[in-house]
Amino acid sequence: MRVSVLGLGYIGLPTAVMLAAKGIDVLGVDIDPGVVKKVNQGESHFYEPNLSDMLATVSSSGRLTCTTEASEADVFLIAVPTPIGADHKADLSALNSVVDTLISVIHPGNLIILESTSPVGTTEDIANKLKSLRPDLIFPGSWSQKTEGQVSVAYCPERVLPGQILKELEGNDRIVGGLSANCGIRAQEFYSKFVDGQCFLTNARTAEMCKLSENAYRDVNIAFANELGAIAEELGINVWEMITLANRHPRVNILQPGPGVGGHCIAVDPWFLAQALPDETPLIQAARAVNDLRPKKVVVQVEKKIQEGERTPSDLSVACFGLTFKPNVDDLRESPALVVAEMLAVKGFKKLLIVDPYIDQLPDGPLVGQASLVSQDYALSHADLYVLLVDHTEFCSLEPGVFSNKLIVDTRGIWYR
Ligand code: SAJ
Repeated sequence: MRVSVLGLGYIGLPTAVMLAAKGIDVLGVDIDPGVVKKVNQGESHFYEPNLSDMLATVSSSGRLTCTTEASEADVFLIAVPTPIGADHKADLSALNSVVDTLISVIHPGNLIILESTSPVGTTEDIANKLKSLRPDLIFPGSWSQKTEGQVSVAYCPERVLPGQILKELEGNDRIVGGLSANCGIRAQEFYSKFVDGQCFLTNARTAEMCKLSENAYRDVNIAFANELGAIAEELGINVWEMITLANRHPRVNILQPGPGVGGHCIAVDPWFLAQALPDETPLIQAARAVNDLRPKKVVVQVEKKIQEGERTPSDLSVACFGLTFKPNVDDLRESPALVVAEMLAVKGFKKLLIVDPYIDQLPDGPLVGQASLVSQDYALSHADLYVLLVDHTEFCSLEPGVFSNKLIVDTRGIWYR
């Protein structure tokens, strides 16, 4: 069996590597020649625990090869980005381009699986497009029509957590949504080759909504935690202690407040539901608004702290601890920590220092020329105000002495517990 993984990003590359490690011949396809070159040299273009070692092994075994052009395979697994535009609408341009490249390479017997998070109905749309452009092939009917085809199409959303991707690719349960039942069964058989978790069969639309609901659920619950954080701050209560205590209730599990919700999934996917049905999604939209407002509120917290300390910005050196969207990853996409740091960059501080053990240069934008990327030791000894934005492991075990005579804003509660 030859599997072609289309899109070698945060999901596609680890999936391709894992399939190859299981002895499957994998052809990776990506439009970025730089990514293809790097992966063919056995190197990853981003950090994920254990990925580099596994990639080097499968690359030298010849099981994983990469190109910029799609070619024939038995299974096509699509894992390209599906972001939102400025209008919060799904941007399916990368997905549409990939589907275009499949038109000339698919043949009877193929199984096409979409893993990218997508609005409900996308899998059907893909099948309809391929069907219209390849009238020589028989495509499956819908779940209710029971028509089987020569080409199977299914939706199986990725569910892995950055930082634990390789472990979760094998261990997590999967939802397998077939366009028809037979498509689903074929996809289920495919996943059972490498997934230890259970693979649950349903139709493609249910699987699409399931994925969106998982991430919207988390977003709504983080928004609730952030709202509790705001209430607790006004009332002079340590929100992290309060949540720890509330979570001792057998049916309560409140998430953690923070500087906002980042990454390419939780801050994005709820919009796929909200855009489709704006009138039915007031809660989902409110959660997005609460979480999106968090970076501004953190900046207000910083300003308050400076006033309380009777200091002025121009006589203060400020250090931001963490820039990535969550702990122990090198990913800056949609990072609320980055938004906070960029807002602080225009406040006229004597110095703005940035510490992040996972990045080696400041990203393009307002920080360049306004801030310096420094070591943790340098920041601890040169800054007057510490702003903790990301709970990287490296920041969790500082000696209490380092905080004396310093102003502190801790958005993750790791220094206050
Ligand atoms: N966050 C909080 N408080 C919390 C938990 C998270 O503020 O209690 C913040 C994080 O700091 C980060 C953001 O939320 O900025 C998102 O981080 P995350 O760890 O919750 O999720 P992601 O985006 O890394 O991965 C999510 C996962 N989805 C769910 O947990 C429902 C993962 O399983 C999905 O595969 C992934 O989205 C995806 O690709 O869709």
